[in-house]
Amino acid sequence: MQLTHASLPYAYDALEPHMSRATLEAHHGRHHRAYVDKAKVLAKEIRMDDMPLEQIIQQAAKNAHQRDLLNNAAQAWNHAFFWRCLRPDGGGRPDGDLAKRIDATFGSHDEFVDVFTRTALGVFGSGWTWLVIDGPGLAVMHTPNGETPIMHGLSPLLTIDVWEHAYYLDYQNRRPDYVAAVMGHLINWDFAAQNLARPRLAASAAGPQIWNSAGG
Ligand code: MN3
Repeated sequence: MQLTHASLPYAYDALEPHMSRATLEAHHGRHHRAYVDKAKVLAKEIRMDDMPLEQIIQQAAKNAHQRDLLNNAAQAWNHAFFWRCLRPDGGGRPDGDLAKRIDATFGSHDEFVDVFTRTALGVFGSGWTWLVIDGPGLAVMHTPNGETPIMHGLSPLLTIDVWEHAYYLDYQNRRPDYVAAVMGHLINWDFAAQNLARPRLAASAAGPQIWNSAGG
């Protein structure tokens, strides 16, 4: 992925009534754009702006002086990924290999949704909840603020943005209603299945704590 502010893969009003045009105009048009613009300025200063975005993130993660670049580049990546995790008439259930892995890891699709939802509701302040590949199985994890699984070499399948800017215009402080709407009506299981079929990132030694069906 390049460090650019790509258009949404659907119209700004395509996710209504679950996610409004006003939310997407602010979230994609302003918040996401600001992360990309800031990351570009910072990457250009150290001549990293031509690198693939994943490489910028992994390089910046190794350098304590590049924290500002890391935060903005990671948020640029997280948002570009998040838009593709949504679609009009989404929700439902995956099938094939992804469904098998979800059943093997969490027991059932419903138990996965329960773990994913509880993790998303348990994020204190701003952050993201992810479904990632974990060895032969899968795991649900949380990252705070702008942190991204790819800086730890983990390969995500799906995410939900649980920063307040993702839902405040539509749901005010009702994060449970927002998470339920995304899981029930917007989540794009085809995109998750494509991610499962992609080559994996090289795993790094120091990953974040991962939550799985055993709780946490
Ligand atoms: Mn956001």
